[in-house]
Amino acid sequence: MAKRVLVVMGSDSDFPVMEACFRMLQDLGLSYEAIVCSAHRTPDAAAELAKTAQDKGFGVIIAAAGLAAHLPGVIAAYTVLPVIGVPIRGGALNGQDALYSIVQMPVGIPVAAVAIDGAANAAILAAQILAGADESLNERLKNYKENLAAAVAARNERLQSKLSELR
Ligand code: RP5
Repeated sequence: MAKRVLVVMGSDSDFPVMEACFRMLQDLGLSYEAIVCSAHRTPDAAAELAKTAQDKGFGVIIAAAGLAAHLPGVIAAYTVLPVIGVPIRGGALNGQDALYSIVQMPVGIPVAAVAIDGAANAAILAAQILAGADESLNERLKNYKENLAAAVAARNERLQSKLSELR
């Protein structure tokens, strides 16, 4: 049984993007908890969440935030669990501020980052981190990739038939 995933969001306004993360975690059969907690508005709570996550049985943390997105980095400062940051699009800089805030961590405190609004990939990466200790999750991930490959094959067939109509 894989360890649980802790999903932290800077605001509930991040939910429309993060819904894809929750769906993917569920599709991959992972159990998770989610909470709104802000590095800026509730810094003590963010630190406490990070400090206690490992003892609560979480194996990886996904942290999503927009604007000056310090949440993933602050959480990573207080735990040795792997932290995956999701930069959320929004504001005057359209998520580039969040992306740079999450990616540009100093040596010693890494945060893995997915694309702007890359919520589903955060879930897949979390699953891949946990799969090393869970053979059944490993198999589910392999099936997921096989399905991706099958979808590409189907797309190619569609392209070939459109091309043959043109000729
Ligand atoms: C960030 O600021 C949140 O993660 C959210 O993406 C953004 C705006 O938050 P709200 O003002 O909608 O609460 O901290």
